[in-house]
Amino acid sequence: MTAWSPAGAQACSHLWRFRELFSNADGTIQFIEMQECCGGVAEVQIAGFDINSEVTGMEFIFPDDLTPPTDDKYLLFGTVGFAALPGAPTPDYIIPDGFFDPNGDTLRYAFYKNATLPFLPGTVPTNGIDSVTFEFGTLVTTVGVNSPTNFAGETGAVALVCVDGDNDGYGSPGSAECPSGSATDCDDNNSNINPGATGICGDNADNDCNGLADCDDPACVDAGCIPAASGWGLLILGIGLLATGTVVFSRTRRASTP
Ligand SMILES: [Ca+2]
Ligand SMILES: [Ca+2]
Ligand SMILES: [Ca+2]
Repeated sequence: MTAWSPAGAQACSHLWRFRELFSNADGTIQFIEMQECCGGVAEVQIAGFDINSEVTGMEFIFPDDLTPPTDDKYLLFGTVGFAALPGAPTPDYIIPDGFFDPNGDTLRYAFYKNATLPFLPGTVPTNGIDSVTFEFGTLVTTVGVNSPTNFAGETGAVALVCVDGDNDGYGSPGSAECPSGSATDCDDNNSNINPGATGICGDNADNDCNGLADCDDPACVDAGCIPAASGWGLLILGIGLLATGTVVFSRTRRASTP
């Protein structure tokens, strides 16, 4: 067990709750997200505890305690298939395929009654993009685009369908289902911007979705790019030179005047 124990905080483990569930129809792509519910900074003592499914009988036992602080943090469990998807944050733990039954199940965390999560058939969407999120305590559900987050705070979204808002062949989130590949479309409202596009220099846009715009993009530097900021600088310099020239010219005229 972890020896860490801050003054005034007692190391525990009972404040973790099931937060978000995602599954495809056959359960080969699943994630389970848990979250510390209530501001507990030392919810670390989980080694030897488990999460388990009442319907499938599957169980995952935590191998180690956590490193504090834990307040509001997440734990992410995912199948191998989930972990391999573009846009998936790295799961903290790998779980077997079909860990829970998306058609209704009860998930349990250790022996903590308040951490038990029962859900009925139809609660977990299996459309390849949406997940279900449970409110702490009430277990009121919200369905929306999945947003798995791991303990380190890395978050993302996965898609088992191609969500392509601008029909340029690339999805957001990226998906292997998309006709042009699994890379993420960084602007899914503009069909001229996608990972397959060519970088354009001087338009202040990341046209090819590599995270770099204009002269920050090596493609533009190679093309002899002049930064937009430098363009302004040249303009200001030109005005300055012009003004200086005018002054010199004016003084010269005055000096030569009898
Ligand atoms: Ca798109
Ligand atoms: Ca696009
Ligand atoms: Ca770019």
